Amino acid sequence: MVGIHIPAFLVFSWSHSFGSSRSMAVGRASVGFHSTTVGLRKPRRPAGLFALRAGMFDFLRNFGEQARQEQLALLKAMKEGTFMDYVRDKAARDTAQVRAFRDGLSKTREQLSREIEAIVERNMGRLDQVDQAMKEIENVLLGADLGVGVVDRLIQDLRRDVAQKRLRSGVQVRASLAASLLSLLTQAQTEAEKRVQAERISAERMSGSPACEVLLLVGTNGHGKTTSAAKLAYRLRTQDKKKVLLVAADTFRAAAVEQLAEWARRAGVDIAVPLENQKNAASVAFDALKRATDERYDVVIIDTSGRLHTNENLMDEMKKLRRVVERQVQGPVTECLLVLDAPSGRNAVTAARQWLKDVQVSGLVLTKLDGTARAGFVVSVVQELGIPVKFVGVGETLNDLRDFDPVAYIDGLLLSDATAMAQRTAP
Ligand SMILES: Nc1nc2c(ncn2[C@@H]2O[C@H](COP(=O)(O)OP(=O)(O)O)[C@@H](O)[C@H]2O)c(=O)[nH]1
Ligand SMILES: [Mg+2]
Repeated sequence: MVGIHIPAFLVFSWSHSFGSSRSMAVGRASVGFHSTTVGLRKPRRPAGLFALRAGMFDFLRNFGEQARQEQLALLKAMKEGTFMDYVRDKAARDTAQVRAFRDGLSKTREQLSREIEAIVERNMGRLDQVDQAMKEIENVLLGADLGVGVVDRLIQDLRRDVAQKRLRSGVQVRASLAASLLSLLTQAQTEAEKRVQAERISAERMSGSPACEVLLLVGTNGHGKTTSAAKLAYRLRTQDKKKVLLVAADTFRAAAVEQLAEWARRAGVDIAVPLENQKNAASVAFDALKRATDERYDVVIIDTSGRLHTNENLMDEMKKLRRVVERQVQGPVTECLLVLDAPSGRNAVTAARQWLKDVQVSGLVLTKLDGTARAGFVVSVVQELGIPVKFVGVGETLNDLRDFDPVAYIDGLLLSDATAMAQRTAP
């Protein structure tokens, strides 16, 4: 019974949302490290190194084009009223990606859908109860850490949909929320991408293109920098066939080097460690970069020590490390990724704001989305910080770092039981 109603509603609701936002990049986030900057690069290095660089980060660079294609396919599906076919097709194409988000976000989704279904059951059937229902849904969304601004907007859209489309079921309500949220997210993500890319282009104009791709991971202790560094290294080695050097620039914690060494072993990549008594992170990075250029590594991933943005000395050390790296590679770092963990939710946003004052960040890695029922903060984090989410951590193994995919994220957060059901009932 419900299976028949959901697809019809979804087609209407999602197309309504997308009809007015043609410029949004839907589908995979356009992470592409170099999608707009490649053309600007002037070969200054030996041809061999550039030949290696030509295929660099294909799995990321292609996303700009992939996102465009995905958007066209989605808009076509909207026009033709075949949205559920599109979702089914995307799920079939991206099985691993969609499943990772569905599994990783199950805690948040289960809580959200259980509570929304109960509220709708109690209130929605009677028009005089709508205000009460909206208040309760608002609280549920705030509980999943979506943030006040985002929730206000969602409730406004939901009120409109309830009145215009006479929503009656919990799934219909979730689909309305999903459509509004996807619209907000893709808009924020696209704007953030553009801003960061413009910054990169101007940095390369000033200093030239770097001799080596460098990824710098920064953030507070325990949020998942080391694990994410290893997951990235593993992906670059296995999927993109890159020669990767992990750098243990966390010189504060004694166990940090061993922890990264163990990850490097599992990921099957090389590691550069501090010399005995080498406590200066910048000099560790200096030595590692020298080795990387001498031995022609494609990518260097620098794991730094956790620090609070309030510690001035440590922030100065971070700035120095970056200066040393950029001087050494004669160009900007490819990415400076700020790692935030989802369980910190809105607190992470406050801390991140301080980080951004001191360090130029090009992307966010949001970890532990699997371990929390508060994974809703992703949208407000992008909106408020103006930094795109590039990767999300959805588990503790090497395979659990995913490219951020707005459609899969929203599906995993609010809907996937409904879309999975529609997939099953499709011919
Ligand atoms: N469930 C889950 N755990 C994670 C994720 N990322 C990191 N962790 C765990 O978080 C803890 C701290 O991670 P670590 O990389 O050492 O953080 P660092 O101090 O920022 O380097 C470790 O126990 C990791 O296994 C994730 O995406 N999901
Ligand atoms: Mg660490």
